[in-house]
Formats: sequence, C-alpha cells, structure tokens
Amino acid sequence: MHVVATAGHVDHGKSTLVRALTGMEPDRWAEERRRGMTIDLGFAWTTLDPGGTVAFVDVPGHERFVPNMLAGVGPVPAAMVVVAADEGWMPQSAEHLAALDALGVRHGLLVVSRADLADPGPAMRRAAEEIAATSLGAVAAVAVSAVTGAGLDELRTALSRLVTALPAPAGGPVRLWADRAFTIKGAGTVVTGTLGGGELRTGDELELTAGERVVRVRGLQSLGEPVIAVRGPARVAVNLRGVGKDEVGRGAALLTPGCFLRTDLVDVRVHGDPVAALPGTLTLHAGSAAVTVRVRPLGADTARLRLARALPLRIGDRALLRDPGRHHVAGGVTVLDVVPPGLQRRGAAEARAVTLAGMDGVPDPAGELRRRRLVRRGELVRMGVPAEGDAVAGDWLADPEHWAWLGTRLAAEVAAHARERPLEPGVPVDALRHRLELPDRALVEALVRPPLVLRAGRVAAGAAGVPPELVAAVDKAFADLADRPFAAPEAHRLAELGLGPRQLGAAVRAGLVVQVADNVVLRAGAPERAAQVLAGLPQPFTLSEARQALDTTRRVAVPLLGLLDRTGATRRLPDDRRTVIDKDA
Ligand SMILES: Nc1nc2c(ncn2[C@@H]2O[C@H](COP(=O)(O)OP(=O)(O)O)[C@@H](O)[C@H]2O)c(=O)[nH]1
Ligand SMILES: [Mg+2]
Repeated sequence: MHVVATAGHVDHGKSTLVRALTGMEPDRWAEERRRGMTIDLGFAWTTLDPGGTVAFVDVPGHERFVPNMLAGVGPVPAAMVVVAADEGWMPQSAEHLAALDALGVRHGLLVVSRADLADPGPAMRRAAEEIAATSLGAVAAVAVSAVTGAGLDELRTALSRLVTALPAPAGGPVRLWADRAFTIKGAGTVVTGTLGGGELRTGDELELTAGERVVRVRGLQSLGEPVIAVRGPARVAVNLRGVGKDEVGRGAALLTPGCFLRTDLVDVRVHGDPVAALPGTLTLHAGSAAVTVRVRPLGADTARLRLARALPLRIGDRALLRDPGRHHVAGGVTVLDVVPPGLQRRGAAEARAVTLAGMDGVPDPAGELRRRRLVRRGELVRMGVPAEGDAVAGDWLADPEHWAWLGTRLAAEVAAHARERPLEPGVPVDALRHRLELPDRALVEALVRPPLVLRAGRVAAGAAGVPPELVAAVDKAFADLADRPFAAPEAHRLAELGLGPRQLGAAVRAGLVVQVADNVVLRAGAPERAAQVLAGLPQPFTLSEARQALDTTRRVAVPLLGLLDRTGATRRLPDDRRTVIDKDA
C-alpha cells in the first residue's frame, strides 16, 4: 500500500479530488459535510494500475486547522499539492508547502484543480516554481476539473508514476503515531494512524508512548478489512485490549517494545529560519504530536529543545517547528541527540555547538561511543543507533580508547593501594568503582586483566600466568582468616585444597603468599606488616608477647620471627628477647 497526503489552501478542491479518485467520502463529520469544509483528517483509498492500493490522508486547508493538517502529513512520505486554477497561490498553499519542505517530504505531485473555472496556466506556473524550491523539487503537474472530469485520467497516471517511484518501505521497529482514537461498542478502543514502516500483527505487544505501559493488539484492520498483519507504509486501525480512548488520542504512539525512549530534551539541526531569530517558545510537530518547546540556540543552525511533554523521538527523526501565533513554519528539524549532555559547566554550550556542527542525524555508533564513553546497548538502540560490537561487560559498550584508559587507571589505583597498604589483599571492587566513577561493578571486574587478579571481591596485583585455580585455592585457604592477617592455614587445610609443596612454590613466585616454614604460608606482605605491629610493642619483647600482638600461634610466630631476624627487621638479643630495628634511626 502507498499513502499520499493532500495539501493546499481551503476550498481548492482537495476533498473533491479525493472523492473523484476513490468514490469515497473523506469528510467524516456531519459538521464537515454541512459546512462543506474539511476540519479534521479524512481517509479514503483506491487501486491504481500500476501502483496498487493508494490510501489518501485528506487534510484541512483552513488556517485554523493547520495543526490537524500537520498531524496527518507527519508520517506520510508523499503529497499531492492542490491549487485552484481560479484562485491561484494562497497563504495555506504556502504554509502547507513550507510544512512539507520542513518535514523533508521528497515525493509529490502538483494538481491544478477547478480548471473549468479559469485558465490553469498561471496557477500552475507559479505553484511549480514554488514547489521546485523545496524538498519536493521538480514535480509532475496536472490540470483537472472534478466537474467535467477533464484531466482525471492524467491524474491517475501521474499518481501511478508517483507511487511506483517511491522508495522501498523502511523495515525496523513500529512507531504508529495515533491520529484518531474512538470506542466501538463491544470491541473497545480503536486507534488509527499511518504506519510508516515495520510490521504490526494481531497479538503483538506494544509500548504505549514508550511508557512502562505495554498493550496488546487485539485486532487489526486496514482499509476497512480485518487483517492478521500489516506492513508499512499503510493506514491501519488497531483494536487494543484494556486501553481507554483518552490514553491513545492524537499524538500518542504505539511502539515496538525496547526500541524507543521518551525524551523531553533534544538537540536538533534547524533547517529554515536562522536559529538566533527563532522565538523562545514554539510548537514542535513530530509524527501526529504537537508539543510546546523552549528553544535554546546553540550554534548557527543548531538548538536545544525542551519539550513540555516527552515524546518517543530517535536520532535522525524529522519534525517541524511552528509559530502558531504567526501562522509561520519556522523550520524543519533533524534530531541529532535524544539524550544530550548537561550544559552546566562554563563553556559547555560553545563546546556542544562545535560537536553538533559535526553531526548530521545519521546514527553513528562509533561516534556515540566516543561521546558517551560507556553506554548500555539497549539505551543506544532506543536512541535509534544500531549497536553492534562486543559488550565489555553485561550489555555495556565502551569506546575502545576510553576503555584502555580505564584499564590503565585501574592498574594505577591498585598499585598505589598496594604501596600504601601492603597487607591488604587488594582494593575492594566497590572502592574502585567509585574511584573510576563507573556505573556498574561488572565494569570494574571486566577491567581486571593479568597481572591483576580478582579475588574475594577485591582487585589485587597478581602475577602474569598464574592459573586461576591456584589463585582460587589460595583465596579459599585464607578465607576463614580474613581478620587474622598473621594466622596461617592449617597443614591439613592446605592439603585438602591441593596446595602441596609445588603449588605453594608457584604461589610464592606469583607473589600471592610468603613461605615462612614448610607448610606455613602467610599472605604476601604479612612479614612487613608484622614488623610494623611489633614496633608498637615495648622493646625488647618476648616471643610470647609477639605471638599475642600478632594474634597468631607458635607454629607461625617462631619461624616468622626467624624470618624477620634474617631480613634485618628484628634483632635477637642474648636473652632471646627481640627488638625491632628502626631503619630510619
Ligand atoms: N467548478 C468546480 N468546482 C469545484 C471543483 N473541485 C471542487 N470544486 C468546488 O470547490 C469547493 C471546495 O471544494 P473542496 O473539495 O471542499 O475543497 P477543499 O477545501 O480543498 O477540500 C466545493 O464547493 C467544490 O464543489 C472543480 O473542479 N470545478
Ligand atoms: Mg477538504
């Protein structure tokens, strides 16, 4: 199916043309028919050969109803611009065209209507010139009279050409902007909209405007017929279970879960009026939604928009800024960032303007990683950025350069800690998470690479090439002795854990433990710390006093003091007492 919107000034014959092409009445409301004027969006369809089914979104031309017009054209890729031969180019001809241009609509057709009332030539020349200067470019033009039927066959042919030349529909997630919601007795709430791309199926679960709320598709209709599935672009009516009509009115969106976030702060490029000339408050029209925004200029053509209500916007979205008071389309916007950084720091706004100058709204995974350094894959996807590549931990993606720098910082923190507190078995993971300002423990753990080792919730300097089983066995041996740094695991415990002479030798070489006697090992650094503890005793001290101060057994204390004597940390006196040798003395 193809979807084409009408555009043009009130009373120029848009609805009449849609009626002539489809045999259907696009004006749905009694009031519209009574007044002979379109107020809200109308829908009708026909089949072209070639081209297949074409659905029309017929828009109101009156200046009061421009917001309705914008809700209709927002998601539509092609437009039929209608100008009356007898009236020529009028204010809403210009405003509607400006809207199509702002939204970047690239496919269209010019129809000069009411050709039985005046020579269509002048209106056609003027309109063609105006259109050529927009995103639509040079378009085919047809003169028609709905009264005499002249030109209607040519119009069908031109429409066939237009729709067969439309680009293939985008796949990807569903974002159905609601243009209507109503209640059907017995069926519940029905939402209609133009599905731009993606596929909807009955039974699908969808997020309602990227809220936490998930709704289920109870039934689908397209062009008045029930269907199991529908692929965009298409007009669809979605019957929802357990949803009130007020929750899904115009401007709401039904979304593929996990693919959109709601944002009320976006950085955009403005195509149109110079940013410096924009008023501080405008209306942003995106999809079928219209919200008030505060405009903060950043660069010459970039700005930050603060939305009065959050919308499910993604990087690359096109939207439009309008000044409702002046009936003026201020410009189109391309969304550059939907989770922009704060601008509190001095000079941040200037720096941001420079960054935005280099962005074009085409999702750039590497660039996003470089700017964000660390980001969850799911969040990038919701921003509209395809996030391939390996996660560094969990679903965290990292900029490679930043990740390498973090690895270096981690090693430096661990080394500094080991120098300051040689007896502690490494730095707790949480402390490192804090120091490195990381959002997740898993990131710290993922940064631990040899010679660093992760054991018992701490990161320590290990030795390269130490088998992890050995590290684990040593950790287990000391697990019960965490508060007694000078206690050695019992010999039978070492044997149980498979720590024989060969394994202990390897653990000593790896710097995990020091051996003070056969089958007596302490954590690396324990002798140095013992000397510090002993220095705090009245000098000289006895073996028994040392044993008590170190909260250990004779089995450890005797060889440990022997080791301290040999390394020159203590001196044994003739009466068997010892003194600590003050190195600074
Ligand atoms: N003579 C003549 N009148 C037309 C033609 N097309 C539309 N009209 C009349 O112009 C008026 C406005 O038409 P309508 O389709 O409602 O315009 P819209 O506001 O653009 O949708 C109606 O009275 C139509 O009958 C035409 O080709 N010839
Ligand atoms: Mg109309």
